[in-house]
Amino acid sequence: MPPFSPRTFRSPLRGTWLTSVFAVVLLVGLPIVTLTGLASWSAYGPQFGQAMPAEVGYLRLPPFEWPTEPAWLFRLNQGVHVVLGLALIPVVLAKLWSVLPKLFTWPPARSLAQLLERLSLLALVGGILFEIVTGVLNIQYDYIFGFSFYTAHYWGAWVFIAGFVVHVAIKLPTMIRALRSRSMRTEMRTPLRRTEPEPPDEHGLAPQHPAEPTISRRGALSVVGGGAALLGLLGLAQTVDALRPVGLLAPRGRSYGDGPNDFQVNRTASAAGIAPDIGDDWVLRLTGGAEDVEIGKPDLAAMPQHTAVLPIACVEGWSTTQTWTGVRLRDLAERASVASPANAFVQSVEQAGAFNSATLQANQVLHPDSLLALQVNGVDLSLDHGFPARVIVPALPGVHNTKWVASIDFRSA
Ligand SMILES: Nc1nc2c(c(=O)[nH]1)N[C@H]1C(S)=C(S)[C@@H](COP(=O)(O)O)O[C@H]1N2
Ligand SMILES: [Mo]
Repeated sequence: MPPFSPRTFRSPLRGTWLTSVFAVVLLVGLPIVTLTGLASWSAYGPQFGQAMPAEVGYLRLPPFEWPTEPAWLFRLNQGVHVVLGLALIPVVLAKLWSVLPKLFTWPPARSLAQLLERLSLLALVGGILFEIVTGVLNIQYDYIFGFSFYTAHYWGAWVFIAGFVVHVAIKLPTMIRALRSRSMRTEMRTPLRRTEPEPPDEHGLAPQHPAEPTISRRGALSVVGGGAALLGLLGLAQTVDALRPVGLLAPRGRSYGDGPNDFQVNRTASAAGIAPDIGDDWVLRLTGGAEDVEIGKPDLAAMPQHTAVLPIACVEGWSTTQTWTGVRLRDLAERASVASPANAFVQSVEQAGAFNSATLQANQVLHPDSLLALQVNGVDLSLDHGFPARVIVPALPGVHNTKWVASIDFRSA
């Protein structure tokens, strides 16, 4: 017994043309979201085992040194990933709505080929919905599940990719033919009273018994497009300073400190268990050379200071550019007598947690703008932004810009 009769789905808007309009948007957009997602994984330094998941077997991407230039590279990559990912949600939902009758085709498969196609759809639809849910929950810091978000999001991406590749290979000719079957310009000029159903087709998307339209195709496309634009704008507001006031999605509110330190805080000092008097007996420990070196605050402030305008770009899509002043990491490497380190391991005063240490590549240590910052925008760092000292490196994922630095180990190859 089929669960639904041909009379169940009667919207006169459904049809291969409408589905193909949503499809072509996703065909362009989703690969961009996917590639920026994979680039993000690479940016985290998988060669040091610090990308999540760390062990991905055959799905390991070819290792390369993440560049330090342009400084906004990770900000752009992550902004595109999150903003475009958000904006495409209404398009994905609209496309699923447009093919809903297919979900209930009865019997589910008439041939082996059809069975395989339907399995690929399971990967495609299951994959994209899983990526949307885990992605949105993550940028809202809503860790409701008992597994690592990053691990799940990475594996889910590959399930989606597999389904996507098969689906595009099968459907591309149909999509192109369907897009040619009607003119977008004409549709965008057709009001409700002249809206006609798409003719029935061999794909079974257009209804056999169409109901009267309650919205024009123009109206439906505008609702979906408007939803996409709204979500995109809310996402953009987390990363474009001029739009910040409309960043209603930004989960940590919109004001974070006083004066020059008033910009987004990822985790506050109190949440990280940092004592307010951390500065009193703080020393920086440099290791990796023949002898360990300890530098107190006055000593550090007496070293040559350098100022750089650099973004912090969080994996969650928010970012902000600030003016940082401090000691160059390469000067600290020299001070530790490791002038050309293979990499550097930075450890925070923060005891536990996933964000309390990071390994930096050689190019990241040696870049002239890579700093152990003591100041931001001309004043000492606030406790929440990493006082007495934090790492800031061009194009580095936000999470590796370790706050409340305790020690740096400059490692030779
Ligand atoms: N020790 C420590 N460093 C840290 C974090 C942290 O929780 N603990 N958060 C990281 C993350 S995820 C980001 S995006 C940046 C944010 O820096 P901010 O809070 O100064 O804006 O700091 C990074 N450095
Ligand atoms: Mo972050």
